[in-house]
Amino acid sequence: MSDTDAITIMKQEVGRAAAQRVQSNTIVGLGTGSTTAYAIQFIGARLKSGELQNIKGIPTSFQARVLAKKYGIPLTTLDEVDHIDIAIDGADEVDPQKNLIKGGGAAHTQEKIVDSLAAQFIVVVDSGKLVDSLGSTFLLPVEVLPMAVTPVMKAIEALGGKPELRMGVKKAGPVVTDQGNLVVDVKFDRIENPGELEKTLNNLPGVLENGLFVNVADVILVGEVIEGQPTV
Ligand code: ABF
Repeated sequence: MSDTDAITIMKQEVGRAAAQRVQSNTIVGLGTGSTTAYAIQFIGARLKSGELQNIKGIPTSFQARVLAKKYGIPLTTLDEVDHIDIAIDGADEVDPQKNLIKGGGAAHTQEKIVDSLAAQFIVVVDSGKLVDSLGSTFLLPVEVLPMAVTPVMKAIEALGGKPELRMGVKKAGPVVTDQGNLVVDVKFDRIENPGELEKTLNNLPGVLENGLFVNVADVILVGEVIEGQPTV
């Protein structure tokens, strides 16, 4: 089995494990990213087989919406429900306190809304996402209103960060979020207090949301490839 095949199977198994935790007659937050895509697929398969009934999904991105429709998961909105039973979503980094960096997919604003509302937030990652401290392997995404990008980047530099505007494919132009905003990715040498930094960044005028998810995750499902074999 090639490494790529093993990683794909591992992601599938992590997604399947999360999908197995979904119960009938529940509201499910549907996250974004390649690992969560498998969870969405397996939730759809369980609905199709009749093993699951009466599920309504709340997507966290255009990608999640498209996948939910592809796999036959009925969708609803936060205007139609008064709770979310479970949310399944990916992450870019997970620290030992289950704090996360998310936003590699530029979807962290809607993700944080849905994931934070869920009674149980399940994170699906591969073992490469586990870090001792946030920011050590992944830049911190910050969603910014276009008209405020310059002052926000200056304010982030004053905080000790090194911000860069996220450019799209072939650097033809900046990435634009589902909300029509831009994403600034920030290198911090060390994030000592993620909770404080999350608040400080979101207090900057022009910042919509950042990718620090502090005290939000309940369960971390980790997949890894051991001696070529995918495990969860
Ligand atoms: C999304 O999933 C993003 O917040 C995060 O960047 C991404 C991780 O995707 P993958 O599972 O493909 O590594 O929720």
